[in-house]
Amino acid sequence: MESKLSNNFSRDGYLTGLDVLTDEEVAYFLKSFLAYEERLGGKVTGAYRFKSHLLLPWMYKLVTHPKILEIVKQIFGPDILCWSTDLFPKDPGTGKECAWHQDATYVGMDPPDALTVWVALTESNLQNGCVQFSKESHLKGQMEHTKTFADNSMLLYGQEIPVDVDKSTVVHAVLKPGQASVHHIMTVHASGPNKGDGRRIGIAVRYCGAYIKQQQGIGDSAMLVCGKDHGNFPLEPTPVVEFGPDEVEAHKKAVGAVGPEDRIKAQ
Ligand SMILES: O=C(O)CCC(=O)C(=O)O
Repeated sequence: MESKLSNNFSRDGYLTGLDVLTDEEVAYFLKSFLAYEERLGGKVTGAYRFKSHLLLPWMYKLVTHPKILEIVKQIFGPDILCWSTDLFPKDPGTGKECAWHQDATYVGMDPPDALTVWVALTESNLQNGCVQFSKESHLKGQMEHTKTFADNSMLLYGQEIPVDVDKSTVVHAVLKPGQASVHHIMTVHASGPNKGDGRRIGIAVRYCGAYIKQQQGIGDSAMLVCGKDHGNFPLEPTPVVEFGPDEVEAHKKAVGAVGPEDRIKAQ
């Protein structure tokens, strides 16, 4: 799929500053996110941070947003699966952060034609711990990671690449509400703690070409969001009713496929 956008993505391993949501849409998604937290009785943590597009019709709206899918289609073609969503609210003063890592680690996608669209619902900047990428790092292959299970990590296993990243390659994805960045599943990226006054809220939507396969034994399911299925993943149902019994069951099953214990530990 030749386009300027896909060429830049293939070259650098990321894109940033893409306008995807209108102000009205930002207000809608932010309100919906806050209502979800209220329903959960506080901040969203554990398994509820993951794959909530199976539980919540508004999250399904986000993962099938035409502007977002247009970007993903330019990169992977017409047949697209969404294999995860991660909610990333980062509160000031908590010290929560993400060490340098590659999303491909422990995921086993083959070929690694998968990416994340990270959608900002608030400002995301240097002060409040925006996502940062190491340019061209997606071309360097899978790197060794250490599982630290650090309390202040927002990642499932507190995983990190235990070597310094070359500072001259680092690009900060400073985003306005409604903008998105995109990163390849092999791109080395991180984010620092929120040293600002307000929450930084972003939603990471993980997509892959429907033609890719996952290594045996990992067993993720995925949702068809565009084009046709290639039969490589068990397909997840789309949500109709927020927290309906079928939706709750589908969510439980889907997050369980990668280990409910691990999901619950991940804050
Ligand atoms: O939201 C963040 O701070 C980190 C996001 C991230 O690591 C990811 O989307 O893979």
